[in-house]
Amino acid sequence: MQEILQKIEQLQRAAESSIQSAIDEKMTEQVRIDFLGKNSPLTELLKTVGKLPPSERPVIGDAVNKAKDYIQLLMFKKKADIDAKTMGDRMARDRLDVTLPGRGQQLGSLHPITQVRDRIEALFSSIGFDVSEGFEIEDEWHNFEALNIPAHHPARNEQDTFYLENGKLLRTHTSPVQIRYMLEHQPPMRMIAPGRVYRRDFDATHTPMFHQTEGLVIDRQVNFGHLKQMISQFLRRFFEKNDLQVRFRASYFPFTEPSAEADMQCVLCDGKGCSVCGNGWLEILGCGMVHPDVLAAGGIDSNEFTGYAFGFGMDRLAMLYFGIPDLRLVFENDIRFLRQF
Ligand code: 2NL
Repeated sequence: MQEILQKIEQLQRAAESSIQSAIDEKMTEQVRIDFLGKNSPLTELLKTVGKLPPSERPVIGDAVNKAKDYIQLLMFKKKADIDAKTMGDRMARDRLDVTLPGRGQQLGSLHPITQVRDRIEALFSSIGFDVSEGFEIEDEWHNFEALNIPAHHPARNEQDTFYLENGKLLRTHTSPVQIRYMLEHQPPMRMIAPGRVYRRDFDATHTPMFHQTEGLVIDRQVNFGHLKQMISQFLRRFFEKNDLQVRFRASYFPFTEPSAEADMQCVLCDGKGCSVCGNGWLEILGCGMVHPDVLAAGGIDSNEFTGYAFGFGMDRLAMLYFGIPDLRLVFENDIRFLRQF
């Protein structure tokens, strides 16, 4: 009997050290199988209790059960330890440091074209010009006929114009806005028409949609000198250069007579000559005195009133103002490009 009791104590100590060295759930489960399972020595011992002399049965049975309870208790404690450690590890790993500074907000900004358009509108508004938007979908009369561009004129070619169903088209310039404005207002008038225009053209320097601003001034005795002064002062104020040189060359447009193109001193090289301007001058704008037939289409008596008009591309103006080297950058909406403005 003494031998059996010693064996029980031995098993209990072995279990004790196994539990002590267990470091995770898997190892404690193995200890349970080894020391408390169906085939464990203690369970086997219990099965043989019946064969012992009756006087020894309660003593041995009692000792086995006590050993089992003790091992069970150690395992329970061990499991609690392991659970606490697992949770502690997880909390250390996933810790949220609420004292860290925030990631900050990325502020957006207006597109360079929008900024240029806002500047143009502010400049002309400050000297009494109205701003009119009109429609991007137009008809042939407002886009061509009223502007003295007859049928079969090369400008009406399908190659240049996006034609839509039932005779509609995408405006190829903002002039139709001015025709509508003339029909809806009485002179004297001064207005600009900024907006998107469309042409079937796509290469390194042309995009099928681009931005234009046209201007129109109609009053009694308006002359070409007024036009030259208005254009020169506008360019000087837009580019913030009071001595900016501007020159006018005779040109041709169907809707103005006489017509001219304005060149300005290159703002990138101060007129010295560079890869953008070549000889120091930049072609920037077309203009002229409104053709009497166009005034008539706008319902204005050309015996009483004269006027001048001008038109320029805002994309090119934005490129020069911000020093953007390639027109395609303006339209790609690459966030790395746009963040610079
Ligand atoms: C250019 C030339 C121009 C106009 C646009 C205009 C409008 C009316 C009557 C007369 Cl309603 N003219 N607009 C006049 C001259 C030139 O634009 O090269 N634009 C990019």
